[in-house]
Amino acid sequence: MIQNTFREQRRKLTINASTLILTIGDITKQTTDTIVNAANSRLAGGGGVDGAIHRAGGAEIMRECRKIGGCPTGKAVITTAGALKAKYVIHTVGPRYYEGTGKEAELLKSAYLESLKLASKKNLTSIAFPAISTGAYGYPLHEAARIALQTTIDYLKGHQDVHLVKFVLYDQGTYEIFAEELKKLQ
Ligand code: AR6
Repeated sequence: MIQNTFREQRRKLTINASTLILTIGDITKQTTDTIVNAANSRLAGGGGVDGAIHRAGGAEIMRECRKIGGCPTGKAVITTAGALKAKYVIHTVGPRYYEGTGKEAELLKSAYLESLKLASKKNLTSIAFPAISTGAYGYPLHEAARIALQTTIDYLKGHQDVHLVKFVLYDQGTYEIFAEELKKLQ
């Protein structure tokens, strides 16, 4: 059963026993079991959400990233969350849209799916995502939002173990686009 609640700055969709929420905010402040980082394949840190997570979480996260060594595009790895309120950080790597390989949609879908599967595998019941690939990697927002939401909805239809998926969007414009795409998918 899918149910729908509209509030001003927070949209919510119920899928079986799970909830998908769109909200505006800073992912480093989230209290979900895990937050997701939009990383690069060297796990080397950088700007955007990646920079914010390493700054707020402290050096422990980078130490674990160095041990892991890297993560191919479309895959996901997990580390501690250091000083953050979340327990873990799942680092996933979205595609660079401007490279134009034709595999962008598949790789973006895979980045979300591999992150969700990793959360399930580690028995984590709540997860917060940023809008992967839509900053430095240049993925068009509407298309990225549709892929993010469709992949999550399909996953939650088949997996009861993840109870909460939050999309933490950094600005009003991104939030509105996710809200529009969510409406279209219902
Ligand atoms: N909380 C939530 N969302 C945020 C935050 C935050 N604190 N900060 C930025 N965003 P980007 P990408 C949004 O560039 O496109 C890095 O250098 C931002 O507004 O962080 O996947 C990595 O090291 C945008 O909507 O990630 C990689 O090299 C979204 O997060 C590369 O950038 C994603 O923007 C990855 O690029």
